[in-house]
Amino acid sequence: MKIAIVCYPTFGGSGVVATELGIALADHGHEVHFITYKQPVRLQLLHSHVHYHEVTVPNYPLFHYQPYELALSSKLVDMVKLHGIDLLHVHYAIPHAYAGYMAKKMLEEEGIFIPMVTTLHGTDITLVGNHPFYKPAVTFSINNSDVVTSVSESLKEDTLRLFDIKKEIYVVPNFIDLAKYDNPYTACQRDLIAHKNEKIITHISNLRKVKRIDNVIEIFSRILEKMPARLIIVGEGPEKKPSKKLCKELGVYDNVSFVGNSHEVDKILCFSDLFLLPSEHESFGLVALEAMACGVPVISSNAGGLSEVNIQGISGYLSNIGDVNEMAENALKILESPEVHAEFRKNARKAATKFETKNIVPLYEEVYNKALKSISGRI
Ligand code: GMT
Repeated sequence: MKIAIVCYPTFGGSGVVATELGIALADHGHEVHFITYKQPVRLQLLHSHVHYHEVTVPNYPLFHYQPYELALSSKLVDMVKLHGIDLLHVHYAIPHAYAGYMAKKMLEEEGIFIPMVTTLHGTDITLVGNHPFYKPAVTFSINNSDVVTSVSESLKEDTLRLFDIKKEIYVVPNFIDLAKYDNPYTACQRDLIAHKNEKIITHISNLRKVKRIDNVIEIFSRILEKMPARLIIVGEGPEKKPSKKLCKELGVYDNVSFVGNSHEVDKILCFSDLFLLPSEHESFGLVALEAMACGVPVISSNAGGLSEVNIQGISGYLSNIGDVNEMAENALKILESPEVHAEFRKNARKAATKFETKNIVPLYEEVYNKALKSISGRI
C-alpha cells in the first residue's frame, strides 16, 4: 500500500507515534510518504520505502496568518497524483483532517478517490479542538473521515462526549519498539548526570501547564527530604521559567537539571529510577510507556488514558490530579526499598509489552483495509 502520513514534526507524542508508525509500516513493505512542514524529529530517511515531502508556505506580507492548510492540501493533491498514493493517514484533527478532507474533494473532481483515516491524539480534542472557534471544523473533519481512530478508550469517550460524532471511533493504542529500549541498566552512564548515591527522577514533556510541572517539583522536593536525588526535566515550553522559579523557592534548584529537548530520551530513561507524570489531561501518555519500556516505574495522575497504560501497584502508582502528598508517598514506597524498586522495574517493562509495535501496527493495517473498502464502490 502507498500511504501518506500527515503529522506534526515536533517532539510531541502525536508526531512521534506517526513517525514510528510510518517506519514500522515501511518495514512491513508499505511505501510511506511523510507530508509535513519539517522533517519529523524521529525520522531517519535511511529506508528505501520512506519518503519525506516538505510543505512550504510562501510568506506573503498581505496575510496576517500564513495559510498552512491551503499549502498542505495542495501538496497532498500533488503527491497523491505524483506517487499514486492509496490512502491518507492524518494524525491530529487540527488542521490535518480539515486539509485532508479538502485534498480528497479536490482529487474527487479529477476522478481520484482516496480514503482518509484520522487519528485523534488528545489535545486536538480535549484542549484545542473543543474551543468554540474550532469545534465546528473539528466535528466536520471527524465526521467526514473514512475511518477515525483514537489512541485510548478514554479519548474515545471524551470525543463522543464533547463533539456530535456520527462515525464509529476505533481505539488503536500507541505502541513502542521494545528492542529500541533494550539498554541493560548497568551499562547506563548515570554518573554523567548524577552523583553515585543520588536517585534519578525524570520528567519529560513539552512543559505546558497541562503537565503540572509544579507538581513534579513538589513531589521531587518531598523525595529529596528523605534521600539524595536529582530531578531531570527534559523538554522545552512555557512552564520552564516558572518551574525554575519554583525550584528556587523550594530550595531544590541545585538538585534539578533542565536539559531541554533531547533526541536521547531512551538514554536518559535508561539511567532513571522513577518517572513522574502528574498531568491534568493525558489521552494516553506515550512518554510513560517509553519509561516503562526502559523498566522505569511511573508515578502519574489518573487523568484520561493514563490508567490504560500505567497499572496501579504494578508498573507504578496513579493518584487523583494534584494529590502530590500521595504521589510523593508512593514514590518513596518504591524508591526506599531496593527489592520493591526491582519488582516495579521488572513489572513496568512487562506491562509495556502489551503495546509492542508488532501487536499494534497490524491494527492500523486493518483500519486501512476498512478505509479502502469504504470507498471501493466509488473507485
Ligand atoms: O502531550 C502533549 O502535550 C503532546 C500531545 C501531542 O499532540 O503530541 O500528546 C498527545 O498525544 C500523545 C500521542 O498520542 C499522547 O500520548 C498524549 O497523552 C497526548 N497529550 C494529551 O492528551 C495532553
